[in-house]
Amino acid sequence: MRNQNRFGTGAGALALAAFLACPTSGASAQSMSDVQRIAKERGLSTGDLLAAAKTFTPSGMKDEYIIFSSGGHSGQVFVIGVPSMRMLRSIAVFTPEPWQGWGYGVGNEILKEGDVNGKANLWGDTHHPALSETEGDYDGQWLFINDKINARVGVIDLRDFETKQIVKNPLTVSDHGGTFVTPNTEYVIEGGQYAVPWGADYAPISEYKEKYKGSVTLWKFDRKKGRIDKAQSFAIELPPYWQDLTDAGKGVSDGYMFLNSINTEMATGGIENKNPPFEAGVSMNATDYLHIINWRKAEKVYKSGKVTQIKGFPVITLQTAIDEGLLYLTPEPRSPHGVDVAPNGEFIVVSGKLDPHTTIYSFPKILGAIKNKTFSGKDEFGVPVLDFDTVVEAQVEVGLGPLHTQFGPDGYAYTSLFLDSAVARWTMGGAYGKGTPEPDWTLVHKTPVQYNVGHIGVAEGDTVSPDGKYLIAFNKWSVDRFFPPGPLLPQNFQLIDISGQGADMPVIYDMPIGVGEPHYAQIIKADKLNPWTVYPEIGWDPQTQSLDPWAPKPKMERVERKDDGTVEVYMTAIRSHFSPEHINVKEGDKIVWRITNIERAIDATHGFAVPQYNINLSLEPGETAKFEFIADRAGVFPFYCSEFCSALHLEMVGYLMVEPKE
Ligand code: CUK
Ligand code: CUA
Repeated sequence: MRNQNRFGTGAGALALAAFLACPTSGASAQSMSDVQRIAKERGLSTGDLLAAAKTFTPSGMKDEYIIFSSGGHSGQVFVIGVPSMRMLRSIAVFTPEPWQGWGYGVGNEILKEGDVNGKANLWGDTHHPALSETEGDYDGQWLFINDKINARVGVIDLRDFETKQIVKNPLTVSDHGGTFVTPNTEYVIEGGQYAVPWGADYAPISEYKEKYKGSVTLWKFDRKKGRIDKAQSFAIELPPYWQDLTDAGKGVSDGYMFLNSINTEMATGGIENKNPPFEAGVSMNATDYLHIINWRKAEKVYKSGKVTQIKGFPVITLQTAIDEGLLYLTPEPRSPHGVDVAPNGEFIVVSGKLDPHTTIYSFPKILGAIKNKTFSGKDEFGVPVLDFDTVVEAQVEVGLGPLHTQFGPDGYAYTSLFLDSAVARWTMGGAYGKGTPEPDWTLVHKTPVQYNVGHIGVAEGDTVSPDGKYLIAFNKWSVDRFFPPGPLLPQNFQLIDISGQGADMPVIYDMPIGVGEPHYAQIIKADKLNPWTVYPEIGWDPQTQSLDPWAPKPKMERVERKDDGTVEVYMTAIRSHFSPEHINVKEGDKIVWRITNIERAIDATHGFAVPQYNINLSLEPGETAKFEFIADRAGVFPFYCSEFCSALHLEMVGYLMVEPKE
């Protein structure tokens, strides 16, 4: 099992060793025979050495691609380099994160935007990150991420890789078909998942068909403000099937979106009452429904005012969606998982988890069927169902448990196979790009992965112009791949080299993820990103991405007691001191503390931590932060810089002295 992915043995190692040995490196002790000796000692094959050569990234060499991965239960986003598979940072989104100070003095207001009915929900189940797009290609400016457990969407600015906004969906309780963006990031799509009455209000489950609702929400994104504009966002009511994954059309299918569903049976479970459990109840029909939505038409309908306000949010009702001809269904293999639109937008690939085929729909055929009203009937709610045989282009037998599909630049498509624990490569038959040498719609190869792969990600593999080159299998189980750190094992990201053709697609690296179960990730060319390494000016407020006029600057440091008893602290931080260093207040005082890191050097980050008050900030060069608290505990509190910023970092300290009332 351990050697499942290895190929080649000792024979070719010599030639490769010659290639690997670097006579110009200046280290005189290094030679070809050293490489051979170490390979032999460690039991490495030629394939292993080749994989090492493809992935090893010497100090200072930068990665060619960057992964933005969902952080799963951590509620965060992970940033990882490819091909080195080095984790570069996490981005705090839905969960407090002390290193970044997120929720401990910075980002508190943004975390609060994510309150659900006034209650803090301080974790997230992040599934699908979506990079902003321009004309269907990643533009490297923004990142969106959904929280499945509480139907929230986070907005991250890729200038500083920090979360700027969290929106809570007012209509639904959980989301899964998010986040996906339309080709110019006009909207961030958030599909619901488990049907509930609007706003998760109470209704008995016996009234499921009448009271429980499906929906998809289109959040308008305002690029200028860098925020979702709630006032220009709307939702579409859908039948109470459990809408699952979603993708936006592009190219020829621009203006449309596609949503899977997994419970067209409208099963309501109840194993304790001898009803079929959900697992069986939702898998009884031979097919579920692919939802086809004309979102541009929906936008017009919304703008014309044909909406109903529900929970204070404009909703195009199911009846309006039917009447306006903006919603159609078509059968899809039961219990589907992914729906993925091919690069030119002509084909839509769906995988039913219980069907060994991928099913490929033709968008032109869908349009034709809508135009000619080639319906096989209507569903229970009156939504027209397009005839399956009329809209399907092909089916490709890829293997057991197909889930998600991504695309290469050369006409190859890749599908994850959960049950087979493999990644299938198959041909889109010259459907786009320059085409492959293999015949149309054919399985070409399967690479085994370890184990139970969920999503896969190809470099830019869901855009109009996939890069290919690398594919990552986001595996759910790692079993025997790593040292077991107790019974809770890490997930496993496996890097696959897909630069070759045909059966040439070896696994070349394993990366354990031990901080939550990532689902999807997107992989962007690193040179499309242009992050700041220091904030543009001293006194920069990352929350507004502008200069804060109140930001403390050198020579303006002070402590001011206002007439209303509020104490305002204006503090600067520079290696290796805070100024001022003594903060004297009285028990019960309200403290408004502003602090600016006045450094201009890259990586000169200061922390700011106060004991017993649960405060820790991360202040990157130029950053200013403001936090408030009531000094409700008398005593002496040495605050200090919690980043090892300099040799005298331990001396970067001061005293907060809270004098007792009496
Ligand atoms: S899902 Cu987890 S493997 Cu939420 Cu996109 Cu498919
Ligand atoms: Cu500043 Cu340590």
